[in-house]
Amino acid sequence: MIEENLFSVRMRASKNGAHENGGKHISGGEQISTYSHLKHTVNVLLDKALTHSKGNPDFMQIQLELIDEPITKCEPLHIETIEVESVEEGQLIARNLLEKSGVPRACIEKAYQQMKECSGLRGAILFDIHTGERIDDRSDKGVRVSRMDWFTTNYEKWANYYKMPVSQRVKEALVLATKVNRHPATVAELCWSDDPEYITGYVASKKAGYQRITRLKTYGDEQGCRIFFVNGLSDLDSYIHYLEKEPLIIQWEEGNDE
Ligand code: WAQ
Ligand code: MG
Ligand code: MG
Ligand code: MG
Repeated sequence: MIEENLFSVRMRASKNGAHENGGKHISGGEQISTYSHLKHTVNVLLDKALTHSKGNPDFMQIQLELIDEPITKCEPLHIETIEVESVEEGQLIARNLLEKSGVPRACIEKAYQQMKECSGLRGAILFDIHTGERIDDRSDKGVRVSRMDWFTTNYEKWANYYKMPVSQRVKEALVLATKVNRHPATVAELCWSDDPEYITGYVASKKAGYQRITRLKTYGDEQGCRIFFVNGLSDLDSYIHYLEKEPLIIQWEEGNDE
């Protein structure tokens, strides 16, 4: 069998200069593409950045690299949606889900206290569940998970089956959460968007799956959150290597969920 070459394509866009020069993060994106599909893939990322609700970027970088390692395939996390009436109710449910997933209450409190200073990053922050301290060394940048995707046809089959709207955003978030949470050191993830018009967020873990919560912030708020709670991490570098470099494609087989 002839396997086609696959490429990792990444985009980052900012305003008032590049990220490393203090610019404001506008948009980022990562996809896996065949060679023949590259033009389309780059266009999707370009469009994402040029039409973003956080503003028009004045810096953008799109980079492609051949993936020369074997690519892991796996099923998406199980998905559920919790409808809430208010941000307060949503946040309470999020905290409870984190606790049920194995994050100690004290760590959750500490994470919430430090959250404000961590907003505005283009990546995620890592918290140790024992100390409640941030453990990644990517201060103003965070850790950006990359080299992951879910090909459209298979994703749409899944979305139809679960009666989910076909949405690039939901797809990207579920792909990321699946990659992050399948690592043994990840206990749970907490996320909501920094996009002012998108207020649904989620808690994900091996135990809880991908639990969408319909309100985790108020409309118009540009403060996002992406925290990975980790346990027993003896080698931070290899964990970050997994997140950034090890390629993963989500592939859903009907009736094979969970
Ligand atoms: N790796 C690490 N962190 C990331 C990545 C990534 N690939 N992409 C985004 N982040 C971080 C970064 O700090 C962003 O500011 C923050 O997360 C939010 O990213 O089921 O849209 O792409 O309805 O704005 C979740 C709910 C939506 C979707 C999350 O996040 C659903 C979302 P955004
Ligand atoms: Mg995104
Ligand atoms: Mg794609
Ligand atoms: Mg965003």
